[in-house]
Amino acid sequence: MLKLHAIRADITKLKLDAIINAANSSLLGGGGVDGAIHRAAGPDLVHECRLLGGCKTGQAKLTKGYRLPAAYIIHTVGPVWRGGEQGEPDLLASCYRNCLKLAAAKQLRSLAFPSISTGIYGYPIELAARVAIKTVSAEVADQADMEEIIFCCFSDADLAVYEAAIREVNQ
Ligand code: AR6
Repeated sequence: MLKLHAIRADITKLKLDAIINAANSSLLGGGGVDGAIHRAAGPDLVHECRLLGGCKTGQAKLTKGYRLPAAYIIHTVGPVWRGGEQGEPDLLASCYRNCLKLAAAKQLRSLAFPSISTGIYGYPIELAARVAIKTVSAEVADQADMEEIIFCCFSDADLAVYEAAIREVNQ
């Protein structure tokens, strides 16, 4: 069975079938992991993104990876945290599900997710990590082809939160 694991890394360095980008609805780049992915992929990425017509919160769109080691990028738009009563958990779960649907449609076998919404968008990481792990675990149970799913954390503190969430879900 596929095992979910968390690592601490710069997601732009990972050589996988796809990495996920925590984008904004314009899909034209921004700060955080989005900025890092656009810088590393090079200017052809924004050219392809311009053709996509943006992306709604909770949805996902796929592009090529260009200069990245990853073959594809799946761009998703997480919810901005507004206290938790504005549908944030469902929208965040929908990001993970829609990314996995696109990956399955392209027969991708290895993916890395950043910690969507927990930077500039302010989603508390303990809550977001639980949504991420639970949603992905439930969804990949039906995806026999998936080989590797990494939760790519950018700090040791974030990694500890994800490792705890994985232990909690596996219990
Ligand atoms: N590799 C892996 N994780 C990273 C990297 C990296 N190179 N850089 C940052 N992170 P954020 P959001 C982590 O703010 O909260 C952008 O402007 C970061 O430490 O990138 O979904 C978009 O255009 C945090 O844990 O995304 C949107 O406007 C996580 O990635 C907005 O930010 C997500 O933080 C989206 O905000």
